[in-house]
Amino acid sequence: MPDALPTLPHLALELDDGLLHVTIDRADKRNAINDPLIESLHALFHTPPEGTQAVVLSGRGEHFSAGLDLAEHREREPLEVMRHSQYWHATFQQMEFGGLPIVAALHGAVIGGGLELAMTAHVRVADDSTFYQLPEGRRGIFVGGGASVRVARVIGADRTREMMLTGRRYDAAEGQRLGLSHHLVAPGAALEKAFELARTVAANAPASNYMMLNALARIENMPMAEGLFTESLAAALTQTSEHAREGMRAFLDKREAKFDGD
Ligand code: 1HE
Repeated sequence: MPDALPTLPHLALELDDGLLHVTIDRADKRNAINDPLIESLHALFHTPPEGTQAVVLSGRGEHFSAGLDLAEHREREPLEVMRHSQYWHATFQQMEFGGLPIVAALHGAVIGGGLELAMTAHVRVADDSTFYQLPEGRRGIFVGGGASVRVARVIGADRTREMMLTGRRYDAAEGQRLGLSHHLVAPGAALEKAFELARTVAANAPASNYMMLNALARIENMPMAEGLFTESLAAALTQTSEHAREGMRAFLDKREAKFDGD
């Protein structure tokens, strides 16, 4: 009997056949990310429910997320803001590197901290209603949830700066062209596509997924020789596992691989 799913503010959770569906559940505030919501994500991804093989992340209502909860803004000392931003970073680091593949289904507004949240996902599916924006300049603030790194890694520092300076909105087609989404589907179809992709990812060997999530983004920041060395280490760890034997045997036997016991 699997453990009951935790009850966490502003998140709706469903676990079915290894896929954990995490819905940001604050539609009345356009899924704006307040402290209880980021704390919920922190708790969830530090201790994911047993049996989770992949996550589908989506937002309730008309929008994925309107970003930082601006109503929560209050006077903070510089060190308080540092800690607040670093708490977001710790949460999103755990999401990106925790070892659980995340597939995001995006629609409507993916703004500010909502875009930072979306960029923790390893696979991003957007529908045609999606738009992306970093309006921090108009709000008198700066990004604090990792956009300088995770958005810039995808679209480049130059485009990120222009996006922030002018507050421009990229629509779904532009976002797809730039790599903010990997798949673009008809309005309302993102969740179904995200589940389909999550099922595919979850069927991989867990150690292979873990290495893809943990090695590639780090190797990108390494000099070539260190990157290649790290790739060899990752290969050595995965290719000597029972799952590797099963994966290769299944191919030669002309059947689907089955990775039990992970
Ligand atoms: C909010 C927020 C929010 C909506 N914080 N309450 N993010 C932004 O600058 C985006 C601000 N939001 C918007 O531009 C729009 O709300 C949307 C385009 C997303 C949606 O528009 P719409 O017409 O569907 O909704 P609305 O009427 O604007 O908002 C509905 C309610 O949600 C309303 O509250 P109500 O009590 O009057 O009903 C809004 O106040 C509330 N709401 N967005 C708080 N963001 C780690 S650093 C990251 C820095 C950032 O993320 S900066 C970007 C902040």
